[in-house]
Amino acid sequence: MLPSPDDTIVAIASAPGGAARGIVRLSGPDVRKCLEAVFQGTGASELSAMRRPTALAGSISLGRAGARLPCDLYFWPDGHSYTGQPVAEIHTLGSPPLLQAALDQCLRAEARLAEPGEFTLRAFLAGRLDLTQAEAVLGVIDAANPAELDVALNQLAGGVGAPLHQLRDALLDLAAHLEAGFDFADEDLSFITRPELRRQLDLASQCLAGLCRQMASRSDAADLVRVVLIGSPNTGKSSLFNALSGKIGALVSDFPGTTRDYLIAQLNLDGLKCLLVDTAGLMDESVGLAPGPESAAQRAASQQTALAHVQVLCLDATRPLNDWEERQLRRPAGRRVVVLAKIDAPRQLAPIAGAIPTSSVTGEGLDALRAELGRAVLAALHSGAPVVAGTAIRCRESLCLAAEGLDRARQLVREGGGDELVAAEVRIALEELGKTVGAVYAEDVLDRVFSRFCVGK
Ligand SMILES: Nc1nc2c(ncn2[C@@H]2O[C@H](COP(=O)(O)OP(=O)(O)O)[C@@H](O)[C@H]2O)c(=O)[nH]1
Ligand SMILES: [Mg+2]
Repeated sequence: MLPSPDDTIVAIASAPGGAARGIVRLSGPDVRKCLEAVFQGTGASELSAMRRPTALAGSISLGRAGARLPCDLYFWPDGHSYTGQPVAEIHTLGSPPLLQAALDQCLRAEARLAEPGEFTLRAFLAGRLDLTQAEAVLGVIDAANPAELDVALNQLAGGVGAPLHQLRDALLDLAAHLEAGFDFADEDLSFITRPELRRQLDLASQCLAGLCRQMASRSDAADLVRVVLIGSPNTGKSSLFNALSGKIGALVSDFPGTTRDYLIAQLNLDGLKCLLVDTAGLMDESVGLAPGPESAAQRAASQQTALAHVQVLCLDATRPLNDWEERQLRRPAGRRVVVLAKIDAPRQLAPIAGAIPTSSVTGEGLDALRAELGRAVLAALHSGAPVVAGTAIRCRESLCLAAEGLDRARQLVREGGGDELVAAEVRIALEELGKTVGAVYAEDVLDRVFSRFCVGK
């Protein structure tokens, strides 16, 4: 059961721990009553007289005889607020025990403790935010780096919601046109011509395909950026994998072709998480290994290379380049980092512009490589579609079902099916699109979305 929006709720809205400022937030019909019980303004202004959003200096009682905490009060009495209800924020010293005491005072008045995400849930229920925007609020809170923050802010501004709403509006019009004709079926009256119906369905279908692609690409990125070590065998990839991941997972040996499968480790590049993948190495004919288990390892290596968001091309500084490596270097760089490995050993290879010299033995160049990988991973994240991961995962299925509905509608139109059948398919697409923005929702979906929030948001 969703919590009732008619209760007045309160929570500490600032981050846990000590800080210069702390915030206690209230929302609900009895905010004014609650404030009258706990807040005293320094000036003469009466809370009861306030009709418009107001900031007031004053103090809040702490329960103990006479103890009062100075604070600033921000009061939205008229519902022109985040939640669409009367809202107040008490800004004061960010000391956890003081904030707790202020919270307790409000609880003693008319308020109850807010549940996780309940302020944002109210904003959603009041129509202030759609579901993609509510998820964007969580994306902003959880953003671990500037790229994620950009994605979340864009979505909060309607980045993905707007096209979904537009598509829904267009399909609602279409359904209305089709359904208007039902009452006049005897007279064979139609409110939309078949060519126009076909045109509009094609347009909607194209738009939906674009949105599906966006969600799909973003959910790949949500599965962490994959950084894949590629290169000829024996160039030092597994040693680099071990040195970067701090693991002794990959077998290192003098014999080319030791790594048969692929290995994965999670890397943390200054807070930026990614997956590092070690492969068998892409073999050149010039290396001349007999076919056999190598070919399975080779298939795994090509597969991983294809899945890579970032490639790390590993070159051996102790020998000249082979043909395959020459060819690789001539190819457009894309999202590729070039490493000159084994730089501690006698060198046979001239410096290569942009390549990072490293040694897995002495550790030389590993920090520079980590920094470069961080930049490449961030760039890979930036290239994701403007959707936060939670939204992409939640909406993928609905968008697919909507697309299938539209496909069936188009098929019906091609085959000369009746308006009733076409309208039924358009309605299915509408229902699914409604789920993505939250115009149609089930409580368990809202529960899942909002329970991931912290209390106070
Ligand atoms: N001197 C030196 N030898 C290295 C370095 N990295 C790897 N090697 C050696 O090069 C050989 C191949 O290394 P490995 O990591 O298995 O290469 P892979 O086949 O590309 O995975 C092994 O004998 C390693 O000891 C390095 O930084 N310096
Ligand atoms: Mg290896």
